[in-house]
Amino acid sequence: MTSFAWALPASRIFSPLTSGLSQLVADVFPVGGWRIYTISGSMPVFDRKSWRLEIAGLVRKPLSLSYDDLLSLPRAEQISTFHCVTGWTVKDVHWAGVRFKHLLALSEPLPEARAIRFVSLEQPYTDSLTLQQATQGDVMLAYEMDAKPLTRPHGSPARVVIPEMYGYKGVKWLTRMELVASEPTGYWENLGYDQNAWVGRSNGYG
Ligand SMILES: Nc1nc2c(c(=O)[nH]1)N[C@H]1C(S)=C(S)[C@@H](COP(=O)(O)O)O[C@H]1N2
Ligand SMILES: [Mo]
Repeated sequence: MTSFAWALPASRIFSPLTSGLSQLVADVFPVGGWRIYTISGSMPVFDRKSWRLEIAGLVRKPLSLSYDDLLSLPRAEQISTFHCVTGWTVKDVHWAGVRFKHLLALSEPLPEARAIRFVSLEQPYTDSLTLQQATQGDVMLAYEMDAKPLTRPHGSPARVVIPEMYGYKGVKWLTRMELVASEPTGYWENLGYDQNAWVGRSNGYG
């Protein structure tokens, strides 16, 4: 925690009515090392009743999972370090969520499926991972951070976590996964960042 954290709880900083100001405050007083990022300047609102995670595209069984469906899947936990490509790092983040192999098993990808396109409720943020990357041991769809349900600034109710890649691969406010034959470029890749965002080995640092 930073010394400012006690004075500026996230719930007050990130009032829905002040997201522009919130971004400013978050940049000046980062909480616990995090910078809160949005591309649109606003944060989607998670509604527990209406939120769905769609799994679509090259699958035998297209799915629409509710939040409760997601929580009922086998739970995985991990502690991993988070790296943003701009240089900040948060050590030892405790994540809980679901491994992609379990989500994929439910939807039964077709043989030609090679990658997953992740779509945020925050448009037009998308990114993708190959199936091979998404099913690595420390990759998950996280719904808890540091033993609490994911907060709105951090992407409630679920975000992609892949510790060995830079943070831009970790789509927040996830609402849709599309199985595709080849990996589409995402929001930051379209602006020149590497598709394979390995920490220390991409975006010119390799
Ligand atoms: N929807 C959405 N997801 C996003 C982003 C974003 O702007 N919008 N920024 C990405 C980047 S570059 C980083 S480093 C992390 C930051 O996570 P945080 O906002 O929880 O600190 O979210 C990633 N996921
Ligand atoms: Mo980032």
